[in-house]
Amino acid sequence: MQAVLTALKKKHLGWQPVAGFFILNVSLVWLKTYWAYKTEFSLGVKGSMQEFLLFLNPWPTAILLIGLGLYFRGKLSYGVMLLLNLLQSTWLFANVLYYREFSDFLSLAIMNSGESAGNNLSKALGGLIKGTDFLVFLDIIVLVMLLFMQVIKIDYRGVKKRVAFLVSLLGIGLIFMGYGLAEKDRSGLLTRTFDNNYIVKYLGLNEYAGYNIYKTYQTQRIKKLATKADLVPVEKFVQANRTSPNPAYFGKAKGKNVVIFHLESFQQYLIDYKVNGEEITPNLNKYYHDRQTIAFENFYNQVGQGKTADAEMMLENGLYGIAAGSAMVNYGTTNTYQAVPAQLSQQGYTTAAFHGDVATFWNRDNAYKSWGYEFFMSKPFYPAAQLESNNIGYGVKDKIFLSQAMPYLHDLPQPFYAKVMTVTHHYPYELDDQNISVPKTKTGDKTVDGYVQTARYLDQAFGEFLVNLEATGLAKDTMVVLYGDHYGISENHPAAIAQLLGKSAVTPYDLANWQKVPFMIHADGLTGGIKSTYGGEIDVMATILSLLGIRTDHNIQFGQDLLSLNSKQIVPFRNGNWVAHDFTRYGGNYYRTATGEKIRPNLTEKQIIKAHQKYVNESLTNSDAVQTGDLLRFHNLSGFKKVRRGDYSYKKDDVLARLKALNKKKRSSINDQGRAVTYQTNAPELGGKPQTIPERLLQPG
Ligand code: GP9
Ligand code: MN
Repeated sequence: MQAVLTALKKKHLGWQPVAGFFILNVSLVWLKTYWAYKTEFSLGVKGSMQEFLLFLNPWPTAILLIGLGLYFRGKLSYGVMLLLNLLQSTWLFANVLYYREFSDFLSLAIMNSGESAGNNLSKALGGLIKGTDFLVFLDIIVLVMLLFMQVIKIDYRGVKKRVAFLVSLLGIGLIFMGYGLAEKDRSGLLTRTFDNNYIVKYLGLNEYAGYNIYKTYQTQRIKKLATKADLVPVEKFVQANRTSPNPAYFGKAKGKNVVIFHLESFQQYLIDYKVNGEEITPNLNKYYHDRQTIAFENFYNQVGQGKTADAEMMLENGLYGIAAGSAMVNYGTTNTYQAVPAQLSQQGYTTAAFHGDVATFWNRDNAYKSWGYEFFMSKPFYPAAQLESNNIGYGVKDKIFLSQAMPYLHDLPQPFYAKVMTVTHHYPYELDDQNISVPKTKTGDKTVDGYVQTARYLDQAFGEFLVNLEATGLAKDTMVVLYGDHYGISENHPAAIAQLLGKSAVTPYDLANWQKVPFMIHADGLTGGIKSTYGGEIDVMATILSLLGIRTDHNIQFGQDLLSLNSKQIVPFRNGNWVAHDFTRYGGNYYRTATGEKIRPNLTEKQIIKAHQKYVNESLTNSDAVQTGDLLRFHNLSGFKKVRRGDYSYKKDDVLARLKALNKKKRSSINDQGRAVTYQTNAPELGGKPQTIPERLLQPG
């Protein structure tokens, strides 16, 4: 370092000092980016070509951007270079933090959702910062100091415009060269958008940013250009892949209430999982094995960046989330949807969503209107939620939440469709001592070890909820659907995952199975059993509508009825990977699904794999076309009235007044039938006493 400084101070360097300053900045940006590639992101680099591209890819944009400083003279030139170093470093810094939790890179759409998701997103990211992350800014501080102390002297001569221009040209040339090489290794990189990891791996973090900005602009444009004709190929695909209902199940839960119970961050491996011989989730295990529960042991989450929002989108619309960002945030406010709540409410159901978080998160307050939810009870509806200490992470603690959601449920005229969203079992899996009832696991990974404790808490909360459903008699008239929305322990913890699974190391095949989440349907009179049918979140809508005796023949949706005897059993993941009943594609490898054996497909297998991949690609592309082109605005669903968002308001006063008016008309709620029973919870925050109805908000009559 000292030697470099002395050399820089001397006039007779091989190049002009301003050029030296330029090269220094470019090299430093390369160094930090490459360091982050190697230590912070898991990009799945394979082979020497990919290694080479990874090594190359921070240079072109750094040369192009920092090279802009060469067009200026004197202080301005140095300032511009430093500023462009700072810009790239800030982008890198933000991505390092974001990736640590979300295993993905930031996108404009996610940042645009800042208004709705930002408060909690920044809170979550705040908890992820390590002191060493700030090292990405160290060089800038040192360079500014050296300039200030005149160790580095400003060179006022600058370089000739011609030289600056050549530098820009070099940057652009290298971008094209990199892109050319990348396309050779992986064709369709930017047209098919496999995965953000791919774009960073091949083209770099800055080019990913540029691509993302361009994409966002393009989606706006696509929507404007879309016409009714765009629906034709989509309809064709949907028709071709329609399943036929299974008479053994079709309509078996007709007319029943529906409770969709959202198990936050809950993975299938927790079911029947024991630590030191003790079950973590005894209530859910019992439910799983109940003879009236249809449970799926090969059911996968299929979310992308939208996480919970994507799960909700799939479950209630049969549409995938989008490749970057959250469809609920990007399109939820403006697009036309023909969602399950809207369909059921038009068939006489009362529809309500319950969540202990603020209504704006994931744009729920707008998207739920587009989906036809009559009621949405968010955080302000639960008196105990107003006390900050009753909240953890994203919202009010589950036991408290459920105990105060139930009185509203008792006020919903039957039949009702209610979505109940838990939230305590969420990263970073922290729980206050008074609620802990099981020791942490001992993998040594901080993110992982608390996971069983919040899972246990969620299990107990579900148990209490169930007791009340039984006590009121609701259990008999209700179909309860349980599902886990996405992984809780991301793939960035392979060592801990291996320990939890009792293996020495995990393979991509193990990680594919790590994406399994519970899906259970319980109803009185249902012939249950654990099904090994392969399916995912996209299939929930078709499956439950079929049980309710509602045909989905004319719906534009991409799921399959998992109870049907001719479902395809191919589960697409958002990045183009998939698991099917016969083969699995994950992390660029192929496996035999039943055994996990890695294969080099022979000719026949290649044909099958090709057909599966075609189905996966077409499912995702067609669903994307619906979302991005807002194509449902052109789709006439027979007997379905277009949802008018203006009909709904989720302000507390409005909701309560409307619910009251509805009760006067219908008189079929549990309260009106005089069946309400006090909710029993052992939540210590509520004194461990039975939770009485907080305020009798609605007086019948
Ligand atoms: C927040 C909750 C969490 O309201 O649904 O969302 P997630 O971070 O899991 O996507
Ligand atoms: Mn979630």
